[in-house]
Amino acid sequence: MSIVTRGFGGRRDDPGDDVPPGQFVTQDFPVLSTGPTPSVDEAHWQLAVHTETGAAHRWSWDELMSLPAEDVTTDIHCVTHWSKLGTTWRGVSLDTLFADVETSADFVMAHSYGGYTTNVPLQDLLDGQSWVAYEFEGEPLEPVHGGPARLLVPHLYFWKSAKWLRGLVMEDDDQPGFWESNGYHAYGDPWLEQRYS
Ligand SMILES: Nc1nc2c(c(=O)[nH]1)N[C@H]1C(S)=C(S)[C@@H](COP(=O)(O)O)O[C@H]1N2
Ligand SMILES: [Mo]
Repeated sequence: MSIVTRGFGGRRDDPGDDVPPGQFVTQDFPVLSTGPTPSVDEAHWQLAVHTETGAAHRWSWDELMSLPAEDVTTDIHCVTHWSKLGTTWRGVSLDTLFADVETSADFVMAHSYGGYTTNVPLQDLLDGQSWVAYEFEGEPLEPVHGGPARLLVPHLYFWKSAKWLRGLVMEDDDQPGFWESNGYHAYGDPWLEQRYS
């Protein structure tokens, strides 16, 4: 399946509409990490989803690879004002991962290898809005950019796209993650400039 999300395509004739307010377009791919790049080899990689009932769902790398993948073309927007247009990714939709996950929780805390966390409403991860991405521009995702796999939630500021993803924990309340505890907005809609709280 191939997916083109909002902000890319159809609006190229009007560059003013391409990027959210306060953003500039870059051709580079800056690296923004709060700490060193954890080395997570695929043999030891695991993704876990924990629900509020204590149920856990786990995928090894091979299991992730066996799930249907999607090719995604999307713009990404960092709160530090850079946007990158038309980036292409390959990964597994969270709709696929969550197909057998039963939850009545409204929020998810994404956890990374290395300790980073970020909070996202569950509904923002569903309906074709987020992926566990493992390729960028046709190549395996580089470790500095979150390889082997990262969360990709392109309609929110890029700090929500947790690199080195290792777990998704259902939460009844919207607890702040790493940057959200350090002054960033709880939700982070780039079109509304929800940068800081
Ligand atoms: N695990 C982890 N994920 C993270 C971060 C981080 O420091 N650690 N930084 C976030 C921020 S602030 C941004 S802008 C993007 C940067 O992704 P990039 O380095 O691939 O450009 O990753 C997000 N995900
Ligand atoms: Mo960021």
